[in-house]
Amino acid sequence: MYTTDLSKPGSAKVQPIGPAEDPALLEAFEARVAADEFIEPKDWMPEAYRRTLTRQISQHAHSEIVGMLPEGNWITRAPSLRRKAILLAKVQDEAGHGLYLYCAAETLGTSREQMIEALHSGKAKYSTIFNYPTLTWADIGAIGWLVDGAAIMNQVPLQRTSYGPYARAMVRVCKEESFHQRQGYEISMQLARGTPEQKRMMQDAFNRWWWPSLMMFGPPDDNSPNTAQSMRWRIKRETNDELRQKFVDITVPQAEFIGLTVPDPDLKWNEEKGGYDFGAIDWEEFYSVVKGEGPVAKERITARREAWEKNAWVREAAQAHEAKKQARKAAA
Ligand code: FAQ
Repeated sequence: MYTTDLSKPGSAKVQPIGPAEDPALLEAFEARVAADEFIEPKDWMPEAYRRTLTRQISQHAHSEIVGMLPEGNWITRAPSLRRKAILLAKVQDEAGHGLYLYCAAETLGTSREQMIEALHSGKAKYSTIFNYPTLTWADIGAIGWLVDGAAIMNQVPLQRTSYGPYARAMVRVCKEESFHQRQGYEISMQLARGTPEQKRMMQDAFNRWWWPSLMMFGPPDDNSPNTAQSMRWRIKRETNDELRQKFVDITVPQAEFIGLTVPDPDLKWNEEKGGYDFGAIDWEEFYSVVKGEGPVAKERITARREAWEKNAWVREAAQAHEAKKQARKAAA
């Protein structure tokens, strides 16, 4: 369903970038990117490449960590032991994704403490989607199906991003996200085929998560300041609009299959383009959520800060243990 085929016509030559770098190093770097070689941490890279990767990977890591909150909220209220065990495993997976991603970002020279400080102070972004509340159990179905579905759509091409540690982290992340998407779709299917009340609850969750899921892919290409450069450096392998279109084309038939209505009166199959035309996205809402004005944005950051402060003793204990181990080793 989620193809890993990245061959695309017209994505050929990497263009020259920023002026202030050593031209020979720059040329060699560009040739390696154009040849689809991975760039590794100790390799020379343009400063702007390092900066944009640090930005994207750290924001991605923050999204995984903040993204544990909306679902974590339902672990104690899952409707059965089976659902609880699955949800617990999923939320733990997201923690793991955050950790691989922080490690990948650290290889670019920014410490984890710096990244976390940037999140807690509001300087760093994380995905808009996690600033919406989870009101009913059906939201857990909608998140797995739509949010993880959108995340996979975006992350599959990142398995071939030009920076080696990021690409390798994505391989396992994508496998796990695929399980997350299926468990979400399974919850959604069961509710949509359940009692009239369950079906109503599922449709309501679908209505609330549909548009924010389309926003996850970022602004339209003609309004995306980073896309052109990131495509040239092969950090991004597909643009925001291309991925959004693919997501709509895959998800609409899934909704129809389980009897849900996509909350978009303008949605229409376009034979000529071989995809759906869909209604206008509310970009004002998107930008206000990006600015930190999402419905539960303040609660999310407060929860992260409190978790960081309350659990300081765990970090201190781990560091003390490591120091003792090193001291014993030195004395032996
Ligand atoms: N939310 O020029 P572009 C998940 C910002 S993981 C907030 O297009 P770019 C798993 C963007 O940062 C979900 N901000 O930027 C899970 C930039 O601002 P900046 C996260 C957004 O980087 C599931 C500005 O707008 N996935 O869900 C958003 O080329 C369930 C201009 O935008 C990733 O992070 C947004 N939605 O493209 C976990 C994937 N969109 O930084 C738990 C990796 C844009 O210049 C539970 N990231 N902005 O100040 C990417 O692929 C890219 O960074 C994009 C944005 C596509 C998100």
